[in-house]
Amino acid sequence: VAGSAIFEPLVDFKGEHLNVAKISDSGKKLRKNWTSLWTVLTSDQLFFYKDKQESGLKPGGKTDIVQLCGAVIEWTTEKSSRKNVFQITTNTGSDYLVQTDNYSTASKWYQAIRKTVDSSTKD
Ligand code: I3P
Repeated sequence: VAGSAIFEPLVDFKGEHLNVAKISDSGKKLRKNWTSLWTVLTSDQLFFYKDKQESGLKPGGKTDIVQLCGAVIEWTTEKSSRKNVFQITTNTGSDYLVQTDNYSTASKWYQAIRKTVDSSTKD
């Protein structure tokens, strides 16, 4: 794991399937490909696991770890035809679209990630 942060999921954000499309990597545009990923939020990182079985104390090879320090999160209606889509842009220029059909679930994750972005960026 990059960095030395303790992997400690936030209460109520220990894991849920969300639809995720990474649309750019370090500023390079990627072809949009929505995937259902097992999503876990800690106090400064967002983990996208291929599936629930891969989640645990030590994130493995296929896990995408999103550093939330310095990131930007916003709802978007322009980047997808889907509903309840928000975009996370990292400070290294990677972009993720995150979506789920249930508005309250999408909103719950949006609020928690935004709070995490704000608090980890202040440090
Ligand atoms: C894309 C696929 C995506 C869609 C995207 C399409 O086609 O249908 O689901 O995004 O729209 O280009 P393909 O599988 O051939 O790559 P949404 O579901 O988010 O609308 P886009 O090009 O308008 O982003």
